[in-house]
Amino acid sequence: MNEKKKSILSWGVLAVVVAAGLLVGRCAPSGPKAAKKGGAETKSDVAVAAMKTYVAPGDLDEYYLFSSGGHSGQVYVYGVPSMRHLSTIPVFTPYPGTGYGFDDESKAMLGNLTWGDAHHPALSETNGDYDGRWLFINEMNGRIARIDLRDFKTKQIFGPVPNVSGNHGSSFVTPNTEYAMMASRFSIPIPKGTVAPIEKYATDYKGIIAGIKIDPKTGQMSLAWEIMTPPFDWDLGDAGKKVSDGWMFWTCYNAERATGKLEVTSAQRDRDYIAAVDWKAVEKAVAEGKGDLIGGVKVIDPKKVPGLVWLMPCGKSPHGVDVSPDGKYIIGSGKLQGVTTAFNFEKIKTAIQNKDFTGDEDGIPVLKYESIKDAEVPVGLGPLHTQFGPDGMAYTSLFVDSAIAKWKLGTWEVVDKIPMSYSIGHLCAAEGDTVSPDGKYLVGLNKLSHGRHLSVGPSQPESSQLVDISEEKMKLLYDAFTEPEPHYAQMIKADKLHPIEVYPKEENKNPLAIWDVKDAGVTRQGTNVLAKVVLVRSTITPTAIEVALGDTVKIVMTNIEQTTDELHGFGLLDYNINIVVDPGETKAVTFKADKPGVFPYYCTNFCSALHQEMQGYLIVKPKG
Ligand code: K7E
Ligand code: CUA
Repeated sequence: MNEKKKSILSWGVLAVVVAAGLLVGRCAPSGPKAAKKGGAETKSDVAVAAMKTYVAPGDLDEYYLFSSGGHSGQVYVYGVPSMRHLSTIPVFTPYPGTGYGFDDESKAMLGNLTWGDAHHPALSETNGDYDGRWLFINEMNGRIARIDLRDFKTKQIFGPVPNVSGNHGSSFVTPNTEYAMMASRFSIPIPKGTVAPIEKYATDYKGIIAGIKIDPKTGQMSLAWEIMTPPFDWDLGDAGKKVSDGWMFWTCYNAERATGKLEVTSAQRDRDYIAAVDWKAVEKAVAEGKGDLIGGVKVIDPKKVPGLVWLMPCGKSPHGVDVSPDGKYIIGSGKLQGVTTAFNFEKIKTAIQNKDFTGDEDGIPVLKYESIKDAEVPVGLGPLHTQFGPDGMAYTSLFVDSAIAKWKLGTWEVVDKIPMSYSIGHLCAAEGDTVSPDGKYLVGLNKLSHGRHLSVGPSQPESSQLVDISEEKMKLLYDAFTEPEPHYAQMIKADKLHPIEVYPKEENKNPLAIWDVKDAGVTRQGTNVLAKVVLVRSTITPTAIEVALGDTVKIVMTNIEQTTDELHGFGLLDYNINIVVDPGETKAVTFKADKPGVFPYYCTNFCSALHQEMQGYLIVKPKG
């Protein structure tokens, strides 16, 4: 160990001791207050929790947590166990902090939409384990994005996919990242643009489930297939793994096919459904040319092509459906129930073989509940979502009870329960969606703030609570307050990721990139002006760009630095342009010079002692 690290460590240890001392001694009042709301129970528990989450200066977190940003459209990256916010990855929304949504490329990727409602991040997998290559995330406007974990940048936004309205049941990936899946929350008459009266909802409106194929080398997404379904509201999903590999499961609410006030009209029946889809059979059907062209894409109608989809009755208004690490059990529950159901995959297959059906929905057979369930586990009220630990342990979030139940697969015994301080929605265990969960940590993603933080007015922060699951009893460790809105998150071991910090010069294949200030300058072809710009400490070259009113101006900037954290910005006043260029990167922005005058541009990203001096002028000369 080198001296620097050693001294950092000893300082860290000292700081922990001091922090723990402070907590036990002077700050004693915070102990009882926390205990009331389901925190650590004694002063020494508080000290232990503090030590477990304390990551000393210079030390690193053990896990990355990728949390959805909901209608902020972004992905937020936290370190676990410190719960420190490390970075924001802009995905569906412009983000001036990294210049995202301002340069030509990212603007084109966003298309005409400047918002997205991002719900479920999904890490790429190899043999059912997170492999650290990509992160996918869905968005309600029928899209899925791919983030490359080599540089933590959004590389593709795929969609809006035809016929899919409200892409909520997404972006769950299969065990070898063959697919990111999609399912519509809202049903509409298809193709999009068709109109049918709301009275005909039950027959003329359709749901869609879709398989988005992922190129195994590049991660590039493309539409592989769509299946038409009754107008249920598809909600959440999970891919089968190990013994159930090749299958996909989705929950739905509104099996009633109701309209209007759904909180009443869609809660008439006792059961909704989980769809079980044999996606390998779907691939085969598509290869055989099955399906009809709707909205420009092939859509399979299960009435015409049987043997692909089945419906499993489930407690009404279910949310999560979760496949156990060994793939044997499919866990799903009604949000208003006091139990969660463990379905047995072997029994599902047997019931399909024996045609053990109780009816059908538009040609999709409904399996007999009693034949496919293994157990109803009395977890508590409002089971929402289940995650897994090693040793066959399952953790179910209870929205109504505001708690997490820990129970055992196979014996179905509830072994522990911990109150959460807010109404818990989803939860996320370390590597909890894989075939080999780590245990250790679990993060409860809470809804509805109940104080416990400095007030910041009516827009309350979201909260995520870190829970220790390394021992028999779960323990609350830490309250973290986050950006809106963490619907779901995934947690991956930090040592699986190896992000680059500069783009190597030799990888920059942009034909307009330049690496020497001598090559910088402005050229013109008719009314098209091309400015090649070099960004390097502490000058933007050229320092003046002259164009004429009405010109189409393309500014291509290369940051020729090869040093970590030497980013440069290019903010152009009055033209709504704000680009940030990473070391070794080239970015372009194209705009019409539609205002005459002199417009300063400057480096927006602090880069050196003379950062302030890094500036220039765009001169737009009036005509004549
Ligand atoms: Cu529960 Cu969109 Cu998964 Cu919100 S979702 S909470
Ligand atoms: Cu370059 Cu600041």
